[in-house]
Amino acid sequence: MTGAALVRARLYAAVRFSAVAGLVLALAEALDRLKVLRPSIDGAADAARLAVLCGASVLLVTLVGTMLLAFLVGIETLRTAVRKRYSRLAPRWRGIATLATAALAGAAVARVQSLAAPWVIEGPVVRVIRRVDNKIRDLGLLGDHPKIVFTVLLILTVLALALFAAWLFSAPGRRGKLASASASAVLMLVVLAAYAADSRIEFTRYEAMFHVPLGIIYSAGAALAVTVAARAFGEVERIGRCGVVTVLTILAMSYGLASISYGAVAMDSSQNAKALFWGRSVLARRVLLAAKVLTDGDGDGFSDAFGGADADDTDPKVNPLAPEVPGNGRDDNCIGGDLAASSVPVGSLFGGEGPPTEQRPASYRNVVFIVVDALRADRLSCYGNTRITSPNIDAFAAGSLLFENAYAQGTNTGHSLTSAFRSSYGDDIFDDRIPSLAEVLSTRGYRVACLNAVRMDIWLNANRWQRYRALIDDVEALHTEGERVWNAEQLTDQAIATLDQSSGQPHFLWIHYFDTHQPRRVHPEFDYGRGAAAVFDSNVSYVDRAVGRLLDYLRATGRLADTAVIITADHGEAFGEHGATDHSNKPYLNNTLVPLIVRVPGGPTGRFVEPCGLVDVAPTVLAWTDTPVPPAYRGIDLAAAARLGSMPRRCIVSETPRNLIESSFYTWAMVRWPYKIMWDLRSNAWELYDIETDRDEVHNLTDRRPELADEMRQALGAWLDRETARTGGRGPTDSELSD
Ligand SMILES: [Ca+2]
Ligand SMILES: [Ca+2]
Ligand SMILES: [Ca+2]
Ligand SMILES: [Zn+2]
Repeated sequence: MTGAALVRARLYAAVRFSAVAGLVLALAEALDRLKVLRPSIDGAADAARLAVLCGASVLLVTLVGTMLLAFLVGIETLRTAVRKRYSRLAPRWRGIATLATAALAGAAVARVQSLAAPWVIEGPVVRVIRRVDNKIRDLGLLGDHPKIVFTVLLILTVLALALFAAWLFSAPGRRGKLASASASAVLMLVVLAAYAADSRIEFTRYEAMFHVPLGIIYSAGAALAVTVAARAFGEVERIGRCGVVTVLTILAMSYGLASISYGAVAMDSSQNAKALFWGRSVLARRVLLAAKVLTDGDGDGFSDAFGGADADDTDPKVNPLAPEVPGNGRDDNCIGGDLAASSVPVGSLFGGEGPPTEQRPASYRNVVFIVVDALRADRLSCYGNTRITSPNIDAFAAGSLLFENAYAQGTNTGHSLTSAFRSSYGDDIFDDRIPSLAEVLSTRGYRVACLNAVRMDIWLNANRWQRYRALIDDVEALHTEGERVWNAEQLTDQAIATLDQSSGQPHFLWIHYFDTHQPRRVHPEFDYGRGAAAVFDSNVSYVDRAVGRLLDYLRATGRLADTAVIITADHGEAFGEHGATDHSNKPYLNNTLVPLIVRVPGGPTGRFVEPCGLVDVAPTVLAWTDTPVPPAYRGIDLAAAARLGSMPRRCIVSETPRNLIESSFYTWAMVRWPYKIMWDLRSNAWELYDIETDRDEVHNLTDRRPELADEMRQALGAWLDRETARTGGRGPTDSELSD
């Protein structure tokens, strides 16, 4: 074979090997996901749906693999052509030809480099490398001349690829076949390791800077691995035409097309499979996401194909992030239908008497507000941890109010505490017309101070936290110099010293522990093992001992007689459930369920199962301090409710914080005991759980209990309709908040 026929044969092989690689990767993903998600997969039909959807990976791998292999074919064709011309030249012309080629190549590199400069050399790649550089001190990866470093790297890469292409497209001898077999095995292992990283590390965030590039790299790697494997059997262009490869290619294409067709028309046939696919599949999800972007007819970021939420894909004002406009006959926010004009709340949230302005020496009714960052409720023994992690908090809780189902309104510190301090949901938490708890208490003559384990100048100080930092505007910061982070013992020493000096002025002291937040270490005196939960528990016990000392101090000094004590957390923490670690994740219970223990001197005690939220903290504190509650506050006085013996049955809502880094979701959750519904408006997938019996949220009931699901959907829709109609969706979007 020569010339054009050879190039055609190679390109033909490239497409087929890439498709085979896609088949291998898609099957691997399907098997892996079916295994990982087994507890949540409801029957064989859902398993089959998920397996079909995973086939979307084939299309990406075929595309990316073909592009890489075609590039290699191009280089090899160029190399042989140049070589042929060279061999025909008289020896004295060869030197001149070499110089001319080098000059041409140099010009080409310079051109590529100048084109690439804005978006590669001065763009994200250099930023990422510099960030790594800063983390690993003085690595000097780029030196002072990033352009030169890049030029050298580019030339070396092209030379290496040319050598590799020459090897790949040469006729292999016996040793060449052996080398190909082992090289392809190594390549495949690297591909699988990259898939493992993609599917298991930071799964719910860093889409653009981590997952998408990684997915493209190992898609190309898989196509390469298959091509190198083919060389173990003979010349790649010959193997590319053999019957087995033809059959595999047809299978691969059918799998990919079945996935796309199913996704396009039948995505909503099972909400369980849909939620698992969008939430947990790896490459396949990103392929269908691209398909969604391509089918977004009005450019509002949402499609109606592939089960998307856009209720009218010809009108960009209709999308799930739009505010509901009452009585205009259309479902602007794509949930809950049109809001009837008559159901718009009458009057303003901000009317009424507003925050109290009188300064009066309040009675000595103090508050100690203890927040343990990231302390998910079920790691405390009084919240069901079978390991006795928290004897001190348990004992204190026995003489207090303990709320078994208290939810943070957002899954990170900023969102959760801003919501707690303004007793608000959604966009309202950013509304400075709503006075914060700190502002109200300061006006009242209180000393409102924060002893944060993290030094206040660095706490929540990155760009993306700025809107949330308003929460500490009216708070006196007490940790402003010295160590960056105090451990629980140091923080407790400081708390006791602060309380010792505070007399003559009523105080609200917010004490913020940080040991349960990452990075965590094992405390030898509480060594429960090395698993994520065990290490977490070690820190729970470490904080518990310190909190116990603080409580002993309050008791011994008689301060408990005039001090209300609240022990809570800003959010929980995930240990790999739902594919996530850390927090700032979807509002699953592991991230939203927080301890809430309230002791008001002379007040009621007992355990309550009815749902409540951190929105209730501020009204409870204000009631204790005998301060009028601003009319915009959404929570209730928990002590008063407990005194009545029964808590009101309410819907409690939690949501995705607005400043996550490249998160793959935007989810609302509503608890109406004992059920919880979750709507991710990016994927338009629904999850319904009975959280009384299913604490791990693995059995999605949306398909099994359609009537209940409808009812809950209506409830969440009505809530979102009223909220967005009232606020006009004026809250900052995530892009405004991200840095
Ligand atoms: Ca649209
Ligand atoms: Ca609506
Ligand atoms: Ca409407
Ligand atoms: Zn936090």
